[in-house]
Amino acid sequence: MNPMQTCRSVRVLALLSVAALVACGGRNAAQAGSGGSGTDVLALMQARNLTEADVTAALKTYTPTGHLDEYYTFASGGHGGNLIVIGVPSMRILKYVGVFTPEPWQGFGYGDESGEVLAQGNRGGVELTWADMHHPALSETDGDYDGKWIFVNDKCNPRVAVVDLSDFMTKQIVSSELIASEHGATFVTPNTDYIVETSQYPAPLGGGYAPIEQWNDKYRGAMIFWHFDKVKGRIVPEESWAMELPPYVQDLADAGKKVSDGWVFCNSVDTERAYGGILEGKPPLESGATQNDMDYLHCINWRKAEALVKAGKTNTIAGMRVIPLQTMIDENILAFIPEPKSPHGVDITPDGAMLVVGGKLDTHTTVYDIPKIAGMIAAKKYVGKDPYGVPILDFKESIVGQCEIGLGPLHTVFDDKGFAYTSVFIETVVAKWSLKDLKVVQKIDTHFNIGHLVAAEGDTVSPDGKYLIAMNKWSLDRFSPVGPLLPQNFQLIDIGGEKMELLYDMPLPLGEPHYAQMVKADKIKPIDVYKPIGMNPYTEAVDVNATTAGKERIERRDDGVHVFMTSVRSHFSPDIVRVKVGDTVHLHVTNVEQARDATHGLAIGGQNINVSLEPGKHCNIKFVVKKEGVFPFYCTEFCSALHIEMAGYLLVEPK
Ligand code: CUK
Ligand code: CUA
Repeated sequence: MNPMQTCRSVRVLALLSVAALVACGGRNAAQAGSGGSGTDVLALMQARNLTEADVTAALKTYTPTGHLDEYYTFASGGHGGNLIVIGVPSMRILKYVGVFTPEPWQGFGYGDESGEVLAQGNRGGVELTWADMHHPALSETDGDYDGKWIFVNDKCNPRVAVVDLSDFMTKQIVSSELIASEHGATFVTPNTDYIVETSQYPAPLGGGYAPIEQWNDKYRGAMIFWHFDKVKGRIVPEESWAMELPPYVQDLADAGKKVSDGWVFCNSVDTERAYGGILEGKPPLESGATQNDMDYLHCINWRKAEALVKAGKTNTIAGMRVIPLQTMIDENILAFIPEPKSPHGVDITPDGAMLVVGGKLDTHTTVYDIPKIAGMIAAKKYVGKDPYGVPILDFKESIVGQCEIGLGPLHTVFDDKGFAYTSVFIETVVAKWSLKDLKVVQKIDTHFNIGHLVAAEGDTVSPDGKYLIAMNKWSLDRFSPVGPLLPQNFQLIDIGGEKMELLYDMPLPLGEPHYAQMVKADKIKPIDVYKPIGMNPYTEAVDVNATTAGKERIERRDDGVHVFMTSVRSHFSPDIVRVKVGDTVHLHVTNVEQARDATHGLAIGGQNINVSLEPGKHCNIKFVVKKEGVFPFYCTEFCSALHIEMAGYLLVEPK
């Protein structure tokens, strides 16, 4: 077989390898116009101005119809207050899960019980309809994703939500008035006993006012341990607790695993305790907060803290049991270690033995030795105290070393081969470095200003390697211009080989996602339909008001008009509902379908009612009719040929 024939057969074999094509060089190019199926690729490459690397990337990401993705990525929706579900490697968006923000397609927040879930997130009597979502965390068993729930936070109005991955619905929102903002959330302990939420900007604990000049005495930080009940799938606020922290600006946190199980680590910035005051003759917060060369890494023994809570050594603030700072010190639960100026990410290695801190104004990542730290804390080998009496460990004694990484390291994730990947913001690269010798092996440009990065199972005890997504803040020229507000740019990077390779740019136009979780697809096992018919997703049981075909009815009761309705292709029954002005209408709707994807939607004009009725689902809608009129209702999902005919009337008669 001559080289030319070899070349041709490679092409004919479904273009197995573009590398092989290109290796054949000019001969292929010369044949490009000469006909034959194999030559089309080269012609296409030329016509679209694609390089060999481009085509390789396409082959690694293109997912033909009917093929499923290998991973799910759950990205925070940033300002959108929702969770974005993305398939990897295709980077196809699969779903937006409404969490803190009403979401019309899912009918989330438009009349049924979902409104009660959203209302759980209101604070201080204020209705909140957005959030600044930063850090999703998948539930874990033994430090590995178990694919059952995902927890998300709101930085602006400190809240934590539980999203159930059996139906990808938000089931609970909790919030404590103990703190006024947060950031180090959500991070789970290795068996999802607790979901950690740490305050960011100090304020008086439990709310209320104190002059900002009394910052040092009256303002505080806190870390909340929300207890999660894995049988019920809900956070139990009564079994949750917190600890008081000094008024430093606590930043990100991470829970220990394996050898460091039982510990949680948290960064802080502004150990100077500056609070701004530009018009009052003080330096702006950002310059006041960057005077010290070092800030404090908080090392917290949460297991010991949990025992103290059980022993009742707490105060109650805003309904939350709180371990006082002095008790934390007396019981040797909290210790500090200096960390490079204005740190950001704090990420524990898969074996649980090391901790990587990125200093935003530093050129290193700093690697701490956790077993050594735990030993020094147990032996009280302290070298000083902060102004509140918190003991401090020696920096040099606590670290393994530092990696010369470039300007502005933020976050670090890991692979299965002993490498760490750090986002370097100012240099706008991903740096791959070895945990063995703390040496950089490769940098890859990102476009542009990378924030977090996420790797396949990259913060579990057993990362997969394979894929990494750079979550970039700026996209500049990467996409067709859409006015001054540009999308974010998610860049998929292949980390399976020796060298990182950029595969795909994906615009994200719905808020600024911060962190994400990437999990093997076979760990996620959602239901196809709600079963048995009449399931209420919020109680996870057949609803007492569920209706079956033939049992539809309208009943006038003391508390209003109850309509027991079914939906099926292509009608609602009843389809005429007669009420009077001032009536409270209770619509109990069961979608009696069991065919996959046979979803109906029920929208009622003039009432702001819009629900999604997936097969088998039951929902209870409640509203008051305020004025007389004729209000058509109809199905909002193109469910069948007679979908337009799937309609009815709400007739509101005068009193
Ligand atoms: S933070 Cu956004 S880039 Cu909230 Cu995790 Cu670092
Ligand atoms: Cu049901 Cu359209």
